[in-house]
Amino acid sequence: MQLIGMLDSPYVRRVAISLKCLKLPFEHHSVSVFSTFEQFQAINPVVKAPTLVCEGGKVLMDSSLIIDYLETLAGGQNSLMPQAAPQRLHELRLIGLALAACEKSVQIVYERKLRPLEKQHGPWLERIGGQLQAAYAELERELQHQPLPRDGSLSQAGISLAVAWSFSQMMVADQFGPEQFPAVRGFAEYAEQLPVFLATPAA
Ligand SMILES: N[C@@H](CCC(=O)N[C@@H](CS)C(=O)NCC(=O)O)C(=O)O
Repeated sequence: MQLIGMLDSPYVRRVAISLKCLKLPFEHHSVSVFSTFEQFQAINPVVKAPTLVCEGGKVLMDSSLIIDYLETLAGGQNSLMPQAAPQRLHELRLIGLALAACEKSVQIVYERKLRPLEKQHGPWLERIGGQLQAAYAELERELQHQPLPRDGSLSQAGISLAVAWSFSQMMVADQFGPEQFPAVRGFAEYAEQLPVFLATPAA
């Protein structure tokens, strides 16, 4: 299997870390959707990162769909998702919030970097900034109520949350005050010190 995409994408990074946690062998190719658009297009005409080229050549995209397939391939071994409905519901809620935080961060980056300054739309930036805040506020509330374990184990929620927070800090840090979201920040800082995160750096 080949994972295509740069690790500075939170979506690519969550897949790379998941592959390692699930102990599935893969090759990683750091191809950029921007600076190497044509090279990416030759692999996946839709140019979406992450892209997974599976054994047999079938091409998958979208991090959550790729992770769904990887969980199936791993056959329940080292699964990053709980099976029991209440725990799974909680996990899925955290993942959904983390992915919304990724999406809103990416939208802010694209608005700022891809659109000429005079064409940037203030009300849109304000809206997505508010949505970003809301996603982390909800995550903070969840973690204050039910902290994620810090015993070396990782779940898909823990991976996605830590990857999202690190990406937001790397790309849109101006959206946050220094004291905001201490539980989210604390967990992300903890996760970033784990060997699998250190071996899969965003930058
Ligand atoms: N929902 C998708 C989002 C993936 C995504 O937006 N990736 C960005 C890179 S961070 C991308 O491919 N951008 C290029 C484009 O959309 O044209 C996922 O979970 O994989």
